[in-house]
Amino acid sequence: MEKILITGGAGFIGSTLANDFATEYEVFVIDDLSMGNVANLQQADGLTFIEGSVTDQALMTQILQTHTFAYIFHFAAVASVADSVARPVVTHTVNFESVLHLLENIRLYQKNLKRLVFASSAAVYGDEPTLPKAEESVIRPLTPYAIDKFAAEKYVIDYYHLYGVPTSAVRFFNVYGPNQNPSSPYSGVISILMARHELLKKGAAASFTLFGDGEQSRDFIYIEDVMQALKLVATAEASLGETYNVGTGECVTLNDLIHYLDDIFGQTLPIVHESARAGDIRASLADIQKLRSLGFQAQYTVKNGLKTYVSTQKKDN
Ligand code: UD2
Repeated sequence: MEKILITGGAGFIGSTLANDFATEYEVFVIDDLSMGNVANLQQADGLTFIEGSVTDQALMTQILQTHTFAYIFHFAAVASVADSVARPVVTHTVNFESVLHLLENIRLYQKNLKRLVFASSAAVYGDEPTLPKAEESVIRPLTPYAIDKFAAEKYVIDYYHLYGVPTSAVRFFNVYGPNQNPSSPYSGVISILMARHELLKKGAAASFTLFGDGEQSRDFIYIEDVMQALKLVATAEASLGETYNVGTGECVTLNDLIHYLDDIFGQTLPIVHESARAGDIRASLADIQKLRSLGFQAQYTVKNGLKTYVSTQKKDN
């Protein structure tokens, strides 16, 4: 069986991919559990969990010297934009330095690699107002998170051109779905809204803090659509040395999102208003022509995705 390495593989996106791949491949997951959770991973024979950080160079070198991987997905990151504003030095070591070291290890020890897929972010586009964002749109990173993601992405693509390391990068827009950790104030907004609704349903006093006027908009993509995109990008010949937006091409405002969830749950979540977060992007929307050229077709609108997400949670409870 071929081997796959997923860094950040106990996290939301990584664990979903690991579970998907565990029947077909021998999957190795490394995660420091800062946001991830081992419980996200199925107990499968083909799955090996390593607790550790991608910033631990000795550990990373040892893993990459020991195994021959067919695919590597580098998802380990401090995913919060706001956290990077609060802790720029710490987040830089995770979001940027780990990538450069990984690339070097791959160049030296992974001669049979078919593809490295790097998780970049829509945050690289920043606040330049033209929408939708195509891959060639103006890049204006506003936060340490966005600067690190863009710099790392450039290295990833350059390693293909300079050294022939087979790489691709994906710029995730706002991904949501089961197993996204809602417990940090920096967690994805849908995971927070879902958790608050669950509390309210159980009769607890729950509310949601809305930063700004709620008219900020995002291109929210359901996790299953992200899985489709990742598999296409990882395996296509055309995606070598290329970067892809991963979104749906449709956006909603936070206010709309709040209403959709109120409707689905049949209750009104109380809102507490606070001023907008520093570095927050006003509007974000993906042009996904390039991803479509690989055969991608989103299966979920936000409304369908939210409904599916809510029904999955019901099954788990
Ligand atoms: C998401 C990703 C980030 C990056 C970016 C790309 C997460 C956690 N972050 O950042 O990694 O890829 O997209 O553009 O997925 N909000 C509230 N109340 C809350 C939480 C959030 O009002 O309790 C607002 C927040 O101020 C923002 C919007 O909701 O305007 C979305 O916030 P987010 O943290 O889910 O995602 P974003 O777009 O900042």
